[in-house]
Amino acid sequence: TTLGLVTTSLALHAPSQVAAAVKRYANAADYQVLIAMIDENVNQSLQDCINELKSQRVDKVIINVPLESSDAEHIAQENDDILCLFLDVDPYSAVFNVSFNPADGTRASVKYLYEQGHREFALLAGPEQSVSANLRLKSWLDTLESYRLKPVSISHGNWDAQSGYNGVLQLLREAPDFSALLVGNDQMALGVLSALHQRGVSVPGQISVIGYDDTYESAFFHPALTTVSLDLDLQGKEAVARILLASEHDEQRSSSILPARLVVRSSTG
Ligand code: NPF
Repeated sequence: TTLGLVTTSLALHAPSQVAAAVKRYANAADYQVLIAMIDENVNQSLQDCINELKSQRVDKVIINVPLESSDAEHIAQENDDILCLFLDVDPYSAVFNVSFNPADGTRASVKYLYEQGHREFALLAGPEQSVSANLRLKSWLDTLESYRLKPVSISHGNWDAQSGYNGVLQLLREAPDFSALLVGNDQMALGVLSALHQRGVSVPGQISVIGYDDTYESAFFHPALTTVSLDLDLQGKEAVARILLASEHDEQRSSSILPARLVVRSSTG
Protein backbone atom coordinates (compact mmCIF):
# COMPACT_ATOMS: atom_id res chain seq x y z
CA THR A 1 0.00 0.00 0.00
CA THR A 2 3.01 2.28 -0.21
CA LEU A 3 4.64 3.38 -3.44
CA GLY A 4 8.06 5.03 -3.64
CA LEU A 5 9.06 7.93 -5.88
CA VAL A 6 12.68 8.93 -6.32
CA THR A 7 12.88 12.24 -8.15
CA THR A 8 15.28 14.97 -9.19
CA SER A 9 14.78 18.44 -7.76
CA LEU A 10 11.14 19.33 -7.22
CA ALA A 11 12.14 22.99 -7.54
CA LEU A 12 11.90 22.34 -11.31
CA HIS A 13 8.44 22.48 -12.85
CA ALA A 14 8.43 19.33 -15.00
CA PRO A 15 9.44 16.86 -12.27
CA SER A 16 7.15 18.54 -9.74
CA GLN A 17 4.15 18.20 -12.06
CA VAL A 18 4.96 14.51 -12.52
CA ALA A 19 5.31 14.04 -8.74
CA ALA A 20 1.96 15.73 -8.14
CA ALA A 21 0.31 13.40 -10.65
CA VAL A 22 1.96 10.28 -9.17
CA LYS A 23 0.70 11.22 -5.72
CA ARG A 24 -2.81 12.00 -6.90
CA TYR A 25 -3.31 8.79 -8.92
CA ALA A 26 -1.64 6.59 -6.28
CA ASN A 27 -3.86 8.04 -3.55
CA ALA A 28 -6.90 7.39 -5.72
CA ALA A 29 -5.84 3.72 -5.83
CA ASP A 30 -5.45 3.70 -2.01
CA TYR A 31 -1.65 3.84 -2.10
CA GLN A 32 0.50 6.23 -0.10
CA VAL A 33 3.51 7.81 -1.78
CA LEU A 34 6.88 8.22 -0.10
CA ILE A 35 9.08 10.69 -1.96
CA ALA A 36 12.87 10.67 -1.87
CA MET A 37 14.36 13.68 -3.63
CA ILE A 38 17.90 13.35 -4.88
CA ASP A 39 20.01 16.30 -3.85
CA GLU A 40 22.74 16.60 -6.47
CA ASN A 41 24.49 19.17 -4.31
CA VAL A 42 25.27 16.68 -1.56
CA ASN A 43 26.05 14.01 -4.14
CA GLN A 44 23.46 11.67 -2.72
CA SER A 45 23.27 8.51 -4.75
CA LEU A 46 20.20 6.97 -6.28
CA GLN A 47 20.97 3.73 -4.43
CA ASP A 48 20.90 5.58 -1.08
CA CYS A 49 17.44 6.89 -1.94
CA ILE A 50 16.21 3.43 -2.93
CA ASN A 51 17.62 1.97 0.30
CA GLU A 52 15.87 4.68 2.30
CA LEU A 53 12.56 3.68 0.68
CA LYS A 54 13.22 -0.06 1.16
CA SER A 55 13.79 0.49 4.87
CA GLN A 56 10.26 1.91 4.96
CA ARG A 57 8.89 -1.28 3.41
CA VAL A 58 8.27 0.10 -0.05
CA ASP A 59 8.29 -2.64 -2.71
CA LYS A 60 7.53 -0.61 -5.84
CA VAL A 61 9.41 2.51 -6.84
CA ILE A 62 9.02 5.03 -9.66
CA ILE A 63 12.36 6.60 -10.56
CA ASN A 64 12.31 10.03 -12.23
CA VAL A 65 16.06 10.58 -12.43
CA PRO A 66 18.00 10.87 -15.71
CA LEU A 67 19.79 7.55 -16.30
CA GLU A 68 21.73 6.10 -19.20
CA SER A 69 20.25 2.75 -20.28
CA SER A 70 23.14 0.71 -18.84
CA ASP A 71 22.90 2.48 -15.46
CA ALA A 72 19.15 1.94 -15.31
CA GLU A 73 19.58 -1.76 -16.14
CA HIS A 74 22.20 -2.03 -13.42
CA ILE A 75 19.90 -0.39 -10.85
CA ALA A 76 17.02 -2.70 -11.81
CA GLN A 77 19.23 -5.81 -11.53
CA GLU A 78 20.81 -4.78 -8.23
CA ASN A 79 17.37 -4.17 -6.73
CA ASP A 80 15.42 -7.27 -7.65
CA ASP A 81 13.58 -7.14 -4.30
CA ILE A 82 11.82 -3.95 -5.40
CA LEU A 83 9.99 -3.26 -8.66
CA CYS A 84 11.55 -0.27 -10.46
CA LEU A 85 9.79 1.79 -13.14
CA PHE A 86 11.82 4.53 -14.84
CA LEU A 87 10.56 7.87 -16.19
CA ASP A 88 13.70 9.56 -17.49
CA VAL A 89 15.48 6.96 -19.61
CA ASP A 90 15.74 6.29 -23.33
CA PRO A 91 12.27 4.88 -24.18
CA TYR A 92 13.92 2.10 -26.17
CA SER A 93 16.07 0.91 -23.27
CA ALA A 94 15.31 -2.56 -21.89
CA VAL A 95 14.06 -1.38 -18.49
CA PHE A 96 10.43 -0.99 -17.43
CA ASN A 97 9.62 2.64 -18.31
CA VAL A 98 6.97 5.20 -19.16
CA SER A 99 8.53 7.90 -21.33
CA PHE A 100 7.79 10.40 -24.04
CA ASN A 101 8.58 9.95 -27.70
CA PRO A 102 11.75 12.04 -27.92
CA ALA A 103 11.42 12.80 -31.65
CA ASP A 104 7.87 13.64 -32.69
CA GLY A 105 7.55 17.02 -30.94
CA THR A 106 11.07 18.14 -31.81
CA ARG A 107 10.57 17.19 -35.47
CA ALA A 108 7.29 19.10 -35.56
CA SER A 109 8.97 22.22 -34.11
CA VAL A 110 11.78 22.29 -36.67
CA LYS A 111 9.33 21.57 -39.50
CA TYR A 112 6.98 24.32 -38.38
CA LEU A 113 9.76 26.93 -38.21
CA TYR A 114 11.22 25.77 -41.52
CA GLU A 115 7.86 26.15 -43.21
CA GLN A 116 7.56 29.65 -41.71
CA GLY A 117 10.74 30.44 -43.65
CA HIS A 118 13.37 30.14 -40.90
CA ARG A 119 16.83 28.87 -41.89
CA GLU A 120 19.08 30.25 -39.09
CA PHE A 121 18.50 28.15 -35.96
CA ALA A 122 20.16 28.39 -32.54
CA LEU A 123 19.75 25.66 -29.93
CA LEU A 124 19.62 26.03 -26.16
CA ALA A 125 19.64 22.50 -24.76
CA GLY A 126 19.24 21.21 -21.20
CA PRO A 127 22.16 19.93 -19.11
CA GLU A 128 24.74 17.65 -20.72
CA GLN A 129 24.17 14.94 -18.05
CA SER A 130 20.45 14.69 -18.79
CA VAL A 131 19.20 11.84 -20.97
CA SER A 132 16.04 13.66 -22.03
CA ALA A 133 17.98 16.87 -22.80
CA ASN A 134 20.34 14.92 -25.05
CA LEU A 135 17.54 13.07 -26.84
CA ARG A 136 15.82 16.40 -27.57
CA LEU A 137 19.09 17.91 -28.82
CA LYS A 138 19.84 14.91 -31.02
CA SER A 139 16.41 15.05 -32.57
CA TRP A 140 16.70 18.79 -33.33
CA LEU A 141 20.04 18.17 -35.02
CA ASP A 142 18.77 15.16 -37.02
CA THR A 143 15.74 17.09 -38.22
CA LEU A 144 17.79 20.16 -39.16
CA GLU A 145 20.13 17.86 -41.06
CA SER A 146 17.20 16.39 -42.97
CA TYR A 147 16.67 19.96 -44.24
CA ARG A 148 20.42 20.24 -44.93
CA LEU A 149 20.80 22.76 -42.11
CA LYS A 150 23.24 23.10 -39.23
CA PRO A 151 22.51 25.26 -36.18
CA VAL A 152 24.40 28.56 -36.08
CA SER A 153 25.20 27.89 -32.42
CA ILE A 154 24.44 25.54 -29.54
CA SER A 155 24.49 26.18 -25.81
CA HIS A 156 23.48 24.23 -22.68
CA GLY A 157 21.56 25.43 -19.64
CA ASN A 158 20.68 23.64 -16.40
CA TRP A 159 16.85 23.70 -16.88
CA ASP A 160 16.18 26.81 -14.78
CA ALA A 161 15.11 30.27 -15.97
CA GLN A 162 18.39 31.95 -14.99
CA SER A 163 20.32 29.55 -17.23
CA GLY A 164 17.97 30.36 -20.12
CA TYR A 165 18.56 34.06 -19.52
CA ASN A 166 22.35 33.61 -19.51
CA GLY A 167 22.27 31.07 -22.34
CA VAL A 168 20.51 33.27 -24.88
CA LEU A 169 22.86 36.17 -24.12
CA GLN A 170 25.79 33.84 -24.80
CA LEU A 171 24.18 32.65 -28.07
CA LEU A 172 23.70 36.29 -29.14
CA ARG A 173 27.37 37.05 -28.41
CA GLU A 174 28.59 33.98 -30.34
CA ALA A 175 26.41 34.27 -33.42
CA PRO A 176 23.74 36.98 -33.37
CA ASP A 177 22.28 36.02 -36.74
CA PHE A 178 19.56 33.55 -35.88
CA SER A 179 15.85 33.98 -36.36
CA ALA A 180 14.70 30.82 -34.56
CA LEU A 181 15.60 29.47 -31.13
CA LEU A 182 14.74 25.99 -29.87
CA VAL A 183 14.87 25.67 -26.08
CA GLY A 184 15.10 22.45 -24.01
CA ASN A 185 12.33 23.33 -21.57
CA ASP A 186 9.81 26.05 -20.75
CA GLN A 187 11.58 27.40 -17.66
CA MET A 188 14.70 28.18 -19.69
CA ALA A 189 12.43 29.69 -22.37
CA LEU A 190 11.01 32.02 -19.70
CA GLY A 191 14.52 33.32 -19.02
CA VAL A 192 15.09 33.65 -22.77
CA LEU A 193 11.97 35.81 -23.20
CA SER A 194 13.06 38.02 -20.32
CA ALA A 195 16.59 38.53 -21.70
CA LEU A 196 15.33 39.23 -25.23
CA HIS A 197 12.82 41.74 -23.89
CA GLN A 198 15.58 43.56 -21.97
CA ARG A 199 17.73 43.67 -25.10
CA GLY A 200 14.87 45.12 -27.12
CA VAL A 201 14.71 42.05 -29.38
CA SER A 202 11.13 41.39 -30.41
CA VAL A 203 9.60 37.92 -30.17
CA PRO A 204 8.50 36.67 -32.64
CA GLY A 205 9.32 39.70 -34.87
CA GLN A 206 13.09 39.18 -34.76
CA ILE A 207 13.42 35.80 -33.07
CA SER A 208 10.88 32.98 -32.81
CA VAL A 209 11.15 30.89 -29.65
CA ILE A 210 9.86 27.34 -29.00
CA GLY A 211 9.97 25.78 -25.53
CA TYR A 212 9.50 22.21 -24.38
CA ASP A 213 7.19 20.60 -21.73
CA ASP A 214 4.10 22.85 -21.83
CA THR A 215 4.11 23.22 -18.06
CA TYR A 216 1.04 25.00 -16.65
CA GLU A 217 2.51 28.50 -16.79
CA SER A 218 3.80 28.62 -20.35
CA ALA A 219 0.49 29.78 -21.85
CA PHE A 220 0.84 32.85 -19.56
CA PHE A 221 4.37 33.89 -20.57
CA HIS A 222 4.62 37.06 -22.65
CA PRO A 223 4.28 36.33 -25.49
CA ALA A 224 2.40 33.07 -24.82
CA LEU A 225 4.92 30.33 -25.48
CA THR A 226 4.84 28.00 -28.47
CA THR A 227 6.07 24.73 -27.00
CA VAL A 228 6.17 20.96 -27.24
CA SER A 229 3.44 19.65 -25.04
CA LEU A 230 4.18 16.67 -22.81
CA ASP A 231 1.20 15.40 -20.87
CA LEU A 232 3.10 15.16 -17.57
CA ASP A 233 -0.11 14.35 -15.71
CA LEU A 234 -0.64 11.39 -18.05
CA GLN A 235 2.95 10.24 -17.49
CA GLY A 236 2.29 10.13 -13.73
CA LYS A 237 -1.05 8.39 -14.26
CA GLU A 238 0.39 5.76 -16.62
CA ALA A 239 3.35 5.13 -14.33
CA VAL A 240 1.09 4.48 -11.34
CA ALA A 241 -1.28 2.29 -13.36
CA ARG A 242 1.51 0.17 -14.83
CA ILE A 243 3.53 -0.29 -11.68
CA LEU A 244 0.46 -1.29 -9.69
CA LEU A 245 -0.54 -3.81 -12.36
CA ALA A 246 2.87 -5.41 -12.69
CA SER A 247 3.88 -7.94 -10.10
CA GLU A 248 7.48 -8.62 -9.21
CA HIS A 249 8.32 -11.41 -11.61
CA ASP A 250 5.85 -10.48 -14.24
CA GLU A 251 6.97 -11.24 -17.77
CA GLN A 252 4.52 -8.79 -19.19
CA ARG A 253 5.44 -5.54 -17.49
CA SER A 254 4.92 -3.33 -20.44
CA SER A 255 6.61 -0.03 -21.04
CA SER A 256 4.84 2.76 -22.85
CA ILE A 257 5.86 5.68 -24.99
CA LEU A 258 3.65 8.74 -24.80
CA PRO A 259 3.31 11.23 -27.65
CA ALA A 260 4.65 14.80 -27.61
CA ARG A 261 3.01 17.41 -29.82
CA LEU A 262 3.67 20.97 -30.87
CA VAL A 263 1.36 23.64 -29.45
CA VAL A 264 1.57 26.85 -31.47
CA ARG A 265 0.99 30.05 -29.46
CA SER A 266 2.41 33.56 -29.94
CA SER A 267 6.21 33.27 -29.58
CA THR A 268 6.67 32.03 -33.14
CA GLY A 269 5.94 33.51 -36.53
C1 NPF B 1 13.08 17.28 -17.08
C2 NPF B 1 13.82 16.70 -16.09
C3 NPF B 1 14.40 17.49 -15.12
C4 NPF B 1 14.22 18.86 -15.14
C5 NPF B 1 13.48 19.46 -16.14
C6 NPF B 1 12.91 18.68 -17.11
N1 NPF B 1 12.20 19.34 -18.12
O1 NPF B 1 11.96 20.55 -17.97
O2 NPF B 1 11.80 18.77 -19.11
O3 NPF B 1 12.48 16.55 -18.05
C7 NPF B 1 12.18 15.19 -17.94
C8 NPF B 1 11.11 14.85 -16.95
O4 NPF B 1 11.53 15.09 -15.64
C9 NPF B 1 10.79 13.40 -17.05
O5 NPF B 1 9.77 13.08 -16.14
C10 NPF B 1 10.29 13.08 -18.38
O6 NPF B 1 9.04 13.72 -18.53
C11 NPF B 1 11.30 13.52 -19.40
C12 NPF B 1 10.74 13.36 -20.77
O7 NPF B 1 11.65 14.88 -19.19
